[in-house]
Amino acid sequence: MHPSLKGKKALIVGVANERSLAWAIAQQLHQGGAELAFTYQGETLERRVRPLAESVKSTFVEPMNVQDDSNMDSVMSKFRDRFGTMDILVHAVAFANREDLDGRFVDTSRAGFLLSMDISAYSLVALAKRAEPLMEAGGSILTLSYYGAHKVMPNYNVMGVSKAALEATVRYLANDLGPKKIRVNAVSAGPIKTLAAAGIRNFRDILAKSEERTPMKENIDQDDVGALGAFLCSPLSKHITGSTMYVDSGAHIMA
Ligand code: 0WE
Repeated sequence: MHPSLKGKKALIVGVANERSLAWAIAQQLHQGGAELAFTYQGETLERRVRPLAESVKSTFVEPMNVQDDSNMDSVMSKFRDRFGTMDILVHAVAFANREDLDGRFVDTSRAGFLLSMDISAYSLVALAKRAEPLMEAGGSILTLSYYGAHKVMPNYNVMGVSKAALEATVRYLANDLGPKKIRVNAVSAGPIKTLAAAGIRNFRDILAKSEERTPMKENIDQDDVGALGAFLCSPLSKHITGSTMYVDSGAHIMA
């Protein structure tokens, strides 16, 4: 299906479990013949990520905290020792304090704002900087966004601001890394039930409302994100960079 991914070496950051969007992308990269490496955050997630990695014949599974520069340095250096070069980086990480995803955005604390921006937006800069020297033959960097970056969505709050920063980060990175033939893009996905969504109050209502809002009258699933992700990581998209592409059954065109 994606023969052009054969032998490509990919680092996947942000798998939490089998419902993760990062995992959906990883599976389609694997189906296209890519070699995969995974990072996980925390011991609880290690128990979930290891078996998933094994199922796609990956033996590179390392802990990574995107708030820790020296930890990121050492993971990237391990990647170089194991694979030599990198072709693909998938960044699928975001966080805001639970209390900041409820009530009024105006109540966001300085610490909550900075935490969300650090983990959800700056981490892409930190990873891209470290991936650049490994992407000797060019490459593709992919991140995940959400329409709350552009329009106010109830309770998305500080995450909307972080995703706006993330999408702007994609453009500035695309400009810096373009001469090295490293492309940087975002997938903006419609709402999907994942671990990240499990913590959201009334997520079932969000899904139901979203479904009726879309032109296609149906929500998307993980495989839709995997397909667009694999496309953006493959040479099929070789002159697409700096873009945020929607996979949302058309929701973003509606007033
Ligand atoms: O970007 C996201 C969610 C990211 C996220 C989720 C959590 C839940 C648990 C970031 N931080 C946390 N922190 C936690 O403690 N999405 C696109 C999914 C999402 O999140 C929402 C949504 C949708 C959709 C939050 C409010 C309203 C809608």
